[in-house]
Amino acid sequence: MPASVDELKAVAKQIRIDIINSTTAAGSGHPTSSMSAVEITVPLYFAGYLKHDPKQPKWPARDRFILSKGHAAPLLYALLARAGYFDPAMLPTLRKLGSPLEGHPNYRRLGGVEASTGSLGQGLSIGIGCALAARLDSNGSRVYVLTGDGELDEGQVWEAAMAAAKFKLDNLVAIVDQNGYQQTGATSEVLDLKPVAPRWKAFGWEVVEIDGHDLNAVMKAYDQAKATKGKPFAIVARTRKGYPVIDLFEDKNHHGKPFTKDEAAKAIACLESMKN
Ligand SMILES: Cc1ncc(C[n+]2csc(CCOP(=O)(O)OP(=O)(O)O)c2C)c(N)n1
Ligand SMILES: [Mg+2]
Repeated sequence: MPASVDELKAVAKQIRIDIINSTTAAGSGHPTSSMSAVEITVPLYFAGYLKHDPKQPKWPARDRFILSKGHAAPLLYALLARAGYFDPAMLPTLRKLGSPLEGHPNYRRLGGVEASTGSLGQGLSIGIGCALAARLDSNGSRVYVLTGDGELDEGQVWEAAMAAAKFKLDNLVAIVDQNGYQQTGATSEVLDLKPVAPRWKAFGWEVVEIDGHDLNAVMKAYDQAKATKGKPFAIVARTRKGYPVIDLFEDKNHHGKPFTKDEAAKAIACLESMKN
């Protein structure tokens, strides 16, 4: 398990390369939605924040990571493969007929996938169920749910936010990948929920706002979440969709489309040229 931030950065780079390669091989998928959340998720799997065992995906006392923004499946698959759940050689089967690496995560098909997601808005509710079950089992299990910023337009998210506070779920963490875009454009134009942090606070959550590409800030927020008692914890992570390779492209959303082979080669060369 990597111990240093430099090692985590190297993992993050590999995960981004996996995301680009798998979606370009598939000819479909959501590379930019996947890339904004790399630094948010890498510490969970590679710095000890998620208590898990790739050899026992159904270990009852494990922590849960729920990808509520299920279209970022290429990110989840890269994390699981590099963490040891399956052979990374399987990553290019993304979206191929018969592959367990479906376009959106399928709980029944792949160890390490904690919920079948893709229909936006549902992950936090599933996370509440897991967090309540962990409380009943007194097993210390914690639950992390990743949502998109556009996803917050779904009313179910706020029903869940109310319920989580009511149940005082201090083993539940919601992370908002605030990349500023949703399917049809900028979140500020489609439905502007900014400032987001005070909304979570108003619903009874402890909340911090961070730079979602700063690994140290992400880890500090997870530490703060663990230390918070009596209420759920939200992390509003400011990110960039497609970070950092989006700078090569005109379309700053680039939603739901893979890079062409040429674009992918350029994006990977850009990643490889970066120090870390
Ligand atoms: C209930 C539901 N409505 C619509 C969609 C189609 N859809 C897929 S991704 C997306 C945009 C999501 O935006 P955001 O949550 O900001 O995620 P990002 O891709 O920016 O990370 C939409 C509307 C969906 N998957 N589920
Ligand atoms: Mg978004």
